[in-house]
Amino acid sequence: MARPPAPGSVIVPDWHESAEGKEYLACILRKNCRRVFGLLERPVLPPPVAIDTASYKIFVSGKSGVGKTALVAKLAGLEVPVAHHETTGIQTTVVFWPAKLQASDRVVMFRFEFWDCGESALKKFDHMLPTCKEKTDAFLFLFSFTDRASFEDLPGQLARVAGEAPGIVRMVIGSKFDQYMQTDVPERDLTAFRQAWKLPLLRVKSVPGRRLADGRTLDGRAGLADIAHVLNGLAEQLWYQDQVAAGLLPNTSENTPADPYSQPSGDPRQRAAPMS
Ligand SMILES: Nc1nc2c(ncn2[C@@H]2O[C@H](COP(=O)(O)OP(=O)(O)O)[C@@H](O)[C@H]2O)c(=O)[nH]1
Ligand SMILES: [Mg+2]
Repeated sequence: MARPPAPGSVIVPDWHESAEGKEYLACILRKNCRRVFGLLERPVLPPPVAIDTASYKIFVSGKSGVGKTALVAKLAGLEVPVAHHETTGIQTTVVFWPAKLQASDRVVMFRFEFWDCGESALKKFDHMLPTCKEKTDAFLFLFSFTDRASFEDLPGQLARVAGEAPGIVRMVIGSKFDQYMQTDVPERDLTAFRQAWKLPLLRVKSVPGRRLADGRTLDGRAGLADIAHVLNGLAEQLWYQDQVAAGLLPNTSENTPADPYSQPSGDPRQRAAPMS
């Protein structure tokens, strides 16, 4: 079983705030707004700074209303839905994120394709779950800090969705962290969950971000700062998993923290592809 890396040991955590990082981020922004990328689109960097792209499919799983669609919108720099509308069918969203590797000082363009499927569609159509799981590289399991049942459902979800999927990154995300004062999930329960499952666990606030001077348009850079920890966390787990699978790293991380997360390994795959 490969153990996931200590946070910050694979990806330089605050690199996006450095002068160099900001330059790279410019390619996913346009006039301070986040650029929206279609399935076949990608950011273009001038040849001297051309970098490799690593692409991953990520299935976002969780009970209806926990905030899956809001999280994906926040990660993509889009308006978060204020009211809850059950997502109809599967919605895929592409997010690019440049990040710097600690080991080589190399910048890699991560391409995340998020698959978000409404719960009723999953229940109604038998082919939905297998389609979402097919060739997925990571599962994001969401629970909401304001919905105890969604937290208690995690072990069931982990078994149902990722039970027969060894070698795939699993991350848990607690949403609605901005409503922590009204939380139904106290810190001691999170600690117990972490110890039992040994999975990475992040907290998010998928709330509307800062606006530009016009008062309407979302400020792309401010939005990126809000969600950088999630994108870096994903990049870190996925990159590490690939390195282990390709036999480039031992199965047990030497820099794993005292409370290591556990990750099974899978087929070796090298995904970095040259980017023009
Ligand atoms: N305050 C707050 N509201 C959120 C957050 N995430 C989602 N919501 C709200 O919760 C409701 C359900 O979110 P949605 O993303 O549609 O849930 P889904 O069914 O899991 O896709 C919507 O009204 C969202 O605006 C969050 O982090 N904070
Ligand atoms: Mg939804």
